[in-house]
Amino acid sequence: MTGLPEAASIRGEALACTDLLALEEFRLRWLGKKGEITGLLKGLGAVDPAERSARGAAINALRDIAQTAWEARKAELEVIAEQAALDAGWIDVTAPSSARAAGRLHPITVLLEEVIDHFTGLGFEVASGPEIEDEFHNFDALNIPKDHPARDVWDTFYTDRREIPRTHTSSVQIRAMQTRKPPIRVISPGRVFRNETIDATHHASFNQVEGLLVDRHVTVGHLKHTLETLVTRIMGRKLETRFRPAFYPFVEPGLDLDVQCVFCNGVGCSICKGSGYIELIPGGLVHPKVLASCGLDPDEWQGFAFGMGFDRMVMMRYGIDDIRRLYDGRLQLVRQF
Ligand code: FA5
Repeated sequence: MTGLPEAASIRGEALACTDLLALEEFRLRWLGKKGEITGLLKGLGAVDPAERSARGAAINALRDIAQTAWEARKAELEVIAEQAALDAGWIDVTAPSSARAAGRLHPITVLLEEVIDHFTGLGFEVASGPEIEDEFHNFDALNIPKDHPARDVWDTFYTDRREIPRTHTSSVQIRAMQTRKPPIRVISPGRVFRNETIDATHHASFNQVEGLLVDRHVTVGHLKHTLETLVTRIMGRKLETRFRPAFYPFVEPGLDLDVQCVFCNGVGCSICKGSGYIELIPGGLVHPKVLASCGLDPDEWQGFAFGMGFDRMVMMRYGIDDIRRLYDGRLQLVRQF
């Protein structure tokens, strides 16, 4: 793209640094608050709107490249410096040891702990259910009868005994309503399984966090407030949101919550497919038939439920652009929004 530095020359510049001092200059030049990339981002406002989103995405990609190149070269130079000290034949036993990569919690674990903390603070409890489900809990009780085409949507795996590696955590809604008396407030995080082709945003085994609240006089307003508060907590700032009508047989009305794309700040980029929004959390008001299938009188009780695709939430929070990176053991966090 015109006027932007070449990725190769940024990488080359990092590699050309022969000591940590030079590397710090590289960091300040490219990644510092007054650095080149911040300058380019600031200049986006003056760019022709038709070109702005592509240019913004290209600059963000350069920032990731500079960050990755800096981290990789830093690790190399630290090893070189340590080796040089050893080769020189002396060790300063009073010197602080160089940082070792000791490993850290996986981003899914980190964010899950935050989400659990958020909801327990609101009086929700954490519920769990089996990963291998029966058809009743995964489908029938959720108002998805045997011959209903909606079953196809969930790309179900079946075992030889016709058990189901659950396709969503909505099965835990049913278990929660069967075993508790209202008012009920639960979230249920867990792994789900779908017979899907794996790509940058789809996996065959991924995580969802289901939420369920059953009480008297529950409205869409309660759901909206709950989800917006959650997004603000997770992303650390208030983002634009919007609700769109959606169909899920176990809720009526059904909704999808879209959140302003954090990759381009709503301008439009390849990740949000130009819309400025990312589809993040489906939900709705629990369908009266679902309440009834769990023995609750729909005239007395209402509820809301949502089922967030947790991996995609983690990707958005940490700027990870490919779901496979969450599972392939080569995870490197790019940036935290
Ligand atoms: C469901 O699974 C519903 N049970 C959610 C729900 C709960 C709706 C309660 C209403 C009330 P859906 O199939 O859209 O809906 O999946 C929910 C989320 O999981 C999606 O928005 C998406 O973020 C994520 N998701 C779906 N398929 C995949 C996949 N293959 N890989 C990664 N994430 C996925």
